[in-house]
Amino acid sequence: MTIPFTPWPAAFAERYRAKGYWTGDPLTDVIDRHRGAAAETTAILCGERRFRYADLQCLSVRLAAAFRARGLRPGDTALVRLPNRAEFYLVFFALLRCGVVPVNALNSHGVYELTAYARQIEPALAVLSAGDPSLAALMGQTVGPERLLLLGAPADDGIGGFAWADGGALAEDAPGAAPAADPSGVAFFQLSGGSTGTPKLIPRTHDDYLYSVRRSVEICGLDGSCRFLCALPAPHNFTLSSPGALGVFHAGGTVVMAGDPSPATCFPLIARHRVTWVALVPPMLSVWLEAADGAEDLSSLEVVQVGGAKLSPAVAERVPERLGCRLQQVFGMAEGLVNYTRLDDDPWTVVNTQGRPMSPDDEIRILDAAGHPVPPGAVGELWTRGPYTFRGYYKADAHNARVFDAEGFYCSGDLVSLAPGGNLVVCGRNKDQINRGGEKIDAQEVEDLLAGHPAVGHAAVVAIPDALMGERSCAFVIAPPGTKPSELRRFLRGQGLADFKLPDRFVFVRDLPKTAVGKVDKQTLRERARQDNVLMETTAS
Ligand code: OOB
Repeated sequence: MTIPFTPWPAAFAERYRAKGYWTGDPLTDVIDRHRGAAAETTAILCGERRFRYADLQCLSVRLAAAFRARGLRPGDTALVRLPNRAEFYLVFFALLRCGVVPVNALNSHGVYELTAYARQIEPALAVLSAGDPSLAALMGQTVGPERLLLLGAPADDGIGGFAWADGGALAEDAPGAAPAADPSGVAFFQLSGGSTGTPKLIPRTHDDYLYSVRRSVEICGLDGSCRFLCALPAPHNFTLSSPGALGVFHAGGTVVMAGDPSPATCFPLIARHRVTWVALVPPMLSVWLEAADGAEDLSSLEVVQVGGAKLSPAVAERVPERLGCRLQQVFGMAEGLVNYTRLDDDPWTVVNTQGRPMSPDDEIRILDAAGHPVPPGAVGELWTRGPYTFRGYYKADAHNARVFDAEGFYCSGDLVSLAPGGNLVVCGRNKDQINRGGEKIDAQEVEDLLAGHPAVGHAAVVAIPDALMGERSCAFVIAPPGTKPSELRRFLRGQGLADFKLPDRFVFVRDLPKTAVGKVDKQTLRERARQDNVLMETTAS
């Protein structure tokens, strides 16, 4: 069995192979390529534990055998949610080895998101930590205890921390050798930020993803001396592959796991392990800039990458002086395209632009509303296709028809302009989404859930500007007098929605402004929210 996905047309696939982008190697190659003495070097530092490349290889092979012994087969899917621990990579590589295709959910996700993913992939396996708050809800709904692997406290032998929920042993006696993965097939699903009400899944193939990793390593000039701090959630495309942990593995460097991105957690790790690289979202960079007062030794830092949301030039400018290292801006998306400022770009470009595509075969078009190219320097919508940009969301034909054009260009929904020199500047967004410090909130998803509350007549969620987070969310709600924001938040939480998606502010209204065609006029609401920004939220009156 294989996972269905929208393939690249044959002529493109041929070209990407001929140019050496798609090599036909499985994604596990990023660890398996380290042989002999190279396999003895440290791949991961996690708390007091050290994993060499040899350990990563051997433990993921053993875990894959345990999966196969439980009857898991190529083309099966898995729902995975693990904290920032070495075991995340052990499970990831183990699943890749047996052709089981995972969705790696984020720790910030709630039962709502997890069940939405499960509904789409119908997982044959779930891997969660023993203390996962969604455990009870997921157990009955998704998989039985015989297909639920739980991660407990770290164990010395690496995989001893795992146990099947039915109490069965982690047997590794699968018959025969693991079948080789098809590198042109789906390796795993990335998660889309979404703007249509249902969380969408992005099939990523071994070929396309491995290329994005290798090319990122080249652009960032990583080698075995790199010590990368994994501070943002490990499954996110930024921390996984831009160049992220997979890039560091490919280069033979070391990934240092951080439980969270706060200075209190990260600064001591940087000092202790002489960390050289880190990837951050803009609000966390601001917190780091404030906290860097010389008390901790951050002198090993060479590059701080910032992406996920727009970085303000004023904040960008402070990086070299406050953190004593260089800045790299990264404008990427789980769907594919990743733009980097180059390490040798001039200071103005690094501070003011969001980089340029990493591949010579990334094709981008900046189009106006009528679909015509805008003049150089003007703002338009970003469309793209290329050797690591997907060709369709999983099982979402109607949506795919809207966001892809006839030539296979994907509309990212970002408004960008081209700066002199060819770098992109992100100027805004044309998608119904709030970017809350890098965490994406699908407005319609929250509106649909709010509409399920008996008191809510109608709800519209928009972004409000915020000095630290860039944006926060504001819900305009038609509801009877006396309705309280706390009641609506409790209701959303009760649906299992991720905490970061709970509206930061509620504004109760009698009516919502409409456009000429009768849709809610979000532009007007955004302006209103901006003007009212100083007002506190109130109970409906
Ligand atoms: C990254 O991936 P996603 O899938 O969480 O979000 C993608 C969206 C982009 O379409 C854009 O709207 C926004 O996030 N974004 C940025 C940005 N980086 C991402 N907006 C402004 N400036 C930036 N530097 O966020 C992601 C994936 C790989 C690498 C880095 C970020």
